[in-house]
Amino acid sequence: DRLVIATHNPGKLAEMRELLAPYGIEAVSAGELGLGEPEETGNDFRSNAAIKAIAAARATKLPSFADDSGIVVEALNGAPGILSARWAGPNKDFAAAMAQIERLLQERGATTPDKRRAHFVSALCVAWPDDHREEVEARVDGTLIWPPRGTAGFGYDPMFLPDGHTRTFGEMTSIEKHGLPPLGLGLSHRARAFRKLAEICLEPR
Ligand code: ITT
Repeated sequence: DRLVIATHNPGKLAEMRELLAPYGIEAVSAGELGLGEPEETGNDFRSNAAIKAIAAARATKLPSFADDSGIVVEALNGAPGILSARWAGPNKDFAAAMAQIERLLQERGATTPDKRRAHFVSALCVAWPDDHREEVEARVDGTLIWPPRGTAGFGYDPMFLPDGHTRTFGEMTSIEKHGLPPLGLGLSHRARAFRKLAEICLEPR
């Protein structure tokens, strides 16, 4: 079985490969195939995931797997949300993007944890060349801390403290971020969405 992982984000790619590993699927990324990046014109995570998966499936004639994700900050009316990647600018400066969120939270007087609620969302889409699609979405809730902690993961991980944990995603290994065995796949937005997808259309080998 061959699958295209329709992402150009190395942090996501590493996580998606780990999630797919138990399924014996040979996965190649859109970046490795030299595919272009379609414009993400959707108004929500789900439609942007579909745009990316459909574009890759049409270009390669292979089933294609895309994630659209981001961090939703309650005190900022949901920003950056679907614009999470874009807030880091062309240089992908997530230290600056996190500092920007912190600045806006301070301006709104959001200093206590209850005013610093946020969640990550992951929408996953698998599109087949015949236009069949499967779509799932999941979230993980937590609070935003300052200063950021940890160097693992990617994007906004160092600022995000998931509920019920004492370490940020930036301080966790990717295995912990997915959710530790034996339960597994129970913590991050991406792992939770992947578990739903696996129930629909994947068989372990
Ligand atoms: P592709 O579209 O090529 O997959 P992208 O980075 O542009 O890559 P998105 O538009 O979905 O993808 O943007 C998601 C952004 O949200 C991503 O750049 C991160 O900054 C943030 N994000 C998503 N999941 C995250 C996670 O698990 N940890 C930290 N930040 C995350």
